[in-house]
Amino acid sequence: MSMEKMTAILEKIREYDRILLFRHIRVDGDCVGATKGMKDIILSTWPDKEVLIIDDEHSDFLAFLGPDDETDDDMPAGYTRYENALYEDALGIVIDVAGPDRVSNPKFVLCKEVIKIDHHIDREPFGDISWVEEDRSSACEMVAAFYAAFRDQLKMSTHGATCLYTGMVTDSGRFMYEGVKGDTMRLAGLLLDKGIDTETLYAHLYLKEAEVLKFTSWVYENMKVTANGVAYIFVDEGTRARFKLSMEEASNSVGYLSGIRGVLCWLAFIETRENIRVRLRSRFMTVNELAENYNGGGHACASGATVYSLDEMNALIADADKRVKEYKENNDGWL
Ligand SMILES: [Mn+2]
Repeated sequence: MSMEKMTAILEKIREYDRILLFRHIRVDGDCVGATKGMKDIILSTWPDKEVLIIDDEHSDFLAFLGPDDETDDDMPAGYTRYENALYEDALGIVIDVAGPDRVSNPKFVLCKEVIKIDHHIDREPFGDISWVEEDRSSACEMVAAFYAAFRDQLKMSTHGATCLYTGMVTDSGRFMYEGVKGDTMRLAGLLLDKGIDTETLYAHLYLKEAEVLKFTSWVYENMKVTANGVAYIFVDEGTRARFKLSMEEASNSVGYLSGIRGVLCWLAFIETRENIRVRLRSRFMTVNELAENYNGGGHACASGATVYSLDEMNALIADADKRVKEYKENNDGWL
């Protein structure tokens, strides 16, 4: 099944002179790595093809993988970047996006043909060819599998391998999440054989500013753990100002609470001018129903919510504590 899809995709890439690559809004390591990796494979194999990634969204965090095709100088001769004609005779490949409304550059619909390559739940199938494998740990893994299937015909540079490896590492939590299979590791091995400088790559991905580590230490000093095993931290506006934290950086504090034995649910409350944003996480048990009761929702073990007072915050904590108690009473094997 997937071999048929991959063969059809290879034929389409062969057929078109211009190929445009698309990804999702709020870019991450996987969608950036997968589009850049695919671009590298196509251009390494067919240097005369035009391959462009046109996206206004960038991440400073991923800038080390190189720029996208942003300026008119990057465009083929005779075209400006937003001209419809640029798209109309092109093949569009959308990678790591579940539904069409999440594609960052909506002009992908203008492409003559569209291919979807994705690993999310296929709620909204789209594209002339749709290759979706929901059990893949990342879209980068799929692009690596595509390369591996045709490695006698395709080329890839060390940079291309680095882009794909970046997405595999970030989307799988450094190969820790459930989706990681034997095939993930075999494909990662194939990429490493291309000569990736992992010391530099991991430095880009994981070094932190000293100021951020001081905030981490503040979180551990100030967190509270309830009787039944809920850890939580309240980051007030004063603390955010003191550590010069963006909303995102303050919200990351929920991750610092993840590794506490016996704590099955952990929460970060971030005070803003209007309300208190909540990040909820859990292992073994789920938290999405809890989030839904407090103006939120999300994934089974990772959700978001909003409360509007300290009373409501305390109610949420008490609710979480009760749920952990119930879970522990009714289940074995948790840690
Ligand atoms: Mn992904």
